[in-house]
Amino acid sequence: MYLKQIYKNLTADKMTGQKRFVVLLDPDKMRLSKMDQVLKASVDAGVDYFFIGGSLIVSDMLDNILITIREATNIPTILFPGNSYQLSYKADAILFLSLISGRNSELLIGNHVLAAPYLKMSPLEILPTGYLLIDGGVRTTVSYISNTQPIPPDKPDIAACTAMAGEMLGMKLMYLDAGSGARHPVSPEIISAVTNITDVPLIVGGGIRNPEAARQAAEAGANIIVVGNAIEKDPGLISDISFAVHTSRTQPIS
Ligand code: 1GP
Repeated sequence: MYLKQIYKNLTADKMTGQKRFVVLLDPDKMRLSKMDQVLKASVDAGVDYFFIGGSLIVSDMLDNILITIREATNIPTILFPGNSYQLSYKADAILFLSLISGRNSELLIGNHVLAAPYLKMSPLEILPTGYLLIDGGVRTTVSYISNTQPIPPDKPDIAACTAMAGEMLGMKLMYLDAGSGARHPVSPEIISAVTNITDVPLIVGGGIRNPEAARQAAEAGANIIVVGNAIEKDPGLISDISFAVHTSRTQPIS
């Protein structure tokens, strides 16, 4: 009942092997002066979705950014909230994230209880998402704020079992995140371990800085590739990363 067109499209894309490219906009980091450039480049490059969020939104820019995107593009906007204050009816959908790699009950279910009545009344499409933090070589804001340990990068079995449990609990998407600004993106071994054992569409992000890294993640089995930091620094990367993602197909890992 809460899953609508966006989820239908994501599952259809997984079936056909079509990879999707997401630009993550963090309202705290994105200067409005740069927004025009990012939005224009995203339209020109065929970006599929915007994720809007960050671990710590300290500005009141959330609604403004959503309005600006809606005026300039038809690209769907999906909230990627770092906490239950980062909600807005002006987006198209929300990743309803449960941090299943951690053992912080507030981020597993507590915040969701508080947000549920607001979401029930909202027009947002709700995308129940198992969120797994993978160690990317630096202590990230999300790891500090969530007070959880990321999954070690050399433990694909832990990631696979965690994602399996999330899928069995009914989560409709999995998100493997090395955290914004990670030194190392999520490895192909972890991506392929998760994608081989689960059927739901797989989102991968954190520390992807160039087309090669995006292609590597997509070929390992990610269905949706998210890039934030690198694009905030250089919006010129959008077209090359978009091309790399859209021309990738999952390759078997030898
Ligand atoms: C972080 O997956 C996103 O949650 C994107 O990370 O900013 O490092 O691209 P980057």
